[in-house]
Amino acid sequence: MDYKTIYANAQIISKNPINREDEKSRSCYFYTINNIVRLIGWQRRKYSHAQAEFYKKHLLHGGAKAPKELKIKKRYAFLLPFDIAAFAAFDAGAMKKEQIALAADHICKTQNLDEGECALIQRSFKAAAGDDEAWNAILECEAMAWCLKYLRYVRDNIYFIRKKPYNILITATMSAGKSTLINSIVGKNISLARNMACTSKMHVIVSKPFEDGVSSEYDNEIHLDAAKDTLLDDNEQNLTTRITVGTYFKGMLGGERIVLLDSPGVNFSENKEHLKISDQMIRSGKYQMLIYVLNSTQLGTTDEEEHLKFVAKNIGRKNILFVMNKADQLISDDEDIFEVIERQKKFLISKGFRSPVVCPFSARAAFLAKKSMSESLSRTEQREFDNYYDKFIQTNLSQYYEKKLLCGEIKKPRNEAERLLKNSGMTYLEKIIKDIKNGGKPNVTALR
Ligand SMILES: Nc1nc2c(ncn2[C@@H]2O[C@H](COP(=O)(O)OP(=O)(O)OP(=O)(O)O)[C@@H](O)[C@H]2O)c(=O)[nH]1
Ligand SMILES: [Mg+2]
Repeated sequence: MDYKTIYANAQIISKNPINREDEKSRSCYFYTINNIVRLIGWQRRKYSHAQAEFYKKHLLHGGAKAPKELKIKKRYAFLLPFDIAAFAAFDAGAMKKEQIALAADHICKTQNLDEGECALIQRSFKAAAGDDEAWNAILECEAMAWCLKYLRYVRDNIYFIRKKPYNILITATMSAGKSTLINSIVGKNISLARNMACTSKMHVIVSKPFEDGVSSEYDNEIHLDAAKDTLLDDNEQNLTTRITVGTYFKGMLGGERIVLLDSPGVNFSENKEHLKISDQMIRSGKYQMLIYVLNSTQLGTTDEEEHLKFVAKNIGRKNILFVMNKADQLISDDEDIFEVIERQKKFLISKGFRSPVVCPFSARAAFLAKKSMSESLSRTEQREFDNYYDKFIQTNLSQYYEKKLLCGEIKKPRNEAERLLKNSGMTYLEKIIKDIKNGGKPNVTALR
């Protein structure tokens, strides 16, 4: 199982009914899993070790020693296979038959299960390894009816990580707003956005199937519940060129199996290392869509021209979207934003893109709009929000998306946040990405 698949795993423990039990029960449940994981020798794996830390923190809030006697209510014994498999990231290839047999045997003996119950444990292990028939049987099984909601989450997770990811490479010259764009798509602050050239690594952001309340990160160390500082800080001990983050994407792309690849901003004179990493990624072809972020405040620079030429030469027949970020900066009394877009389109055509799709957008406005939907904004953020709101009421991008890009209409916004998401281009951008990912809109392909 590759790293992109591992981090697509949502934490199923957050949905486990054991959370409703008292601390002693949760403690017994945790140490029962821990003992079995050790018995089958999985504790040596880096991921299992991180998972043990995560479970401990989640179930015991970090404290509580192992109880003398590990007694769990019988019905929880049937959930153990799923949590044990979660320690192997549901990687069927890594869950060796002998280890599973040993684990199942241990559960049956320690919990005094009868023959039928033991068969159910074995079936649960099979389901945890992704067996369709086992899933059908378990979801029909009366003895498991009490935890059906939880089982559906587990199954969704397993089926989700099996899907082929849709990789979207994001490229731009420096400071165009790639990181802000990623934060706006994800609806969380996971990628460092600032004014100076900063991102020097490839950030790989892997979507999870459902919201589990945590973002995981692999940056030399594994953090399955990475704090904001950890997410935004680059670990100097990471000698590779990659940082991986797993998180649920809030918004219209939620539940889609997507991997966003944030490449370092390209600047030809200053940082050759950035250029090398980005060029390699573009040439590798390991993506299905490329999002090229244009900085509306610096259109047509020499760096831009060079980079566009490089992309045009190497993109082949892949889908490409041009996101004209910081469109808010184009809203003024003496310039018509739609004329600027047309000029930009012609410029792109002159660089070799036959029918470029240009999406005017404001990543910062979209990020604030999404953030305001799940948490309160600081006073400064609220002022920013209001500013963007007014600007995008004045110049509404909907017409452009609906008439020019033929995006189709979208749902009427129900509140200010939804209105800003729509007017800043976010809702349309998400829709376009989703449509292309799911096989629609072939006219978006450049260079045909
Ligand atoms: N006005 C305006 N500013 C924005 C917008 N989006 C991003 N910015 C700002 O532009 C600056 C650069 O944004 P980043 O997201 O860090 O850009 P980046 O492309 O990831 O930069 P590097 O990775 O360093 O190349 C930050 O100060 C952002 O706040 C926008 O829609 N409008
Ligand atoms: Mg960046």
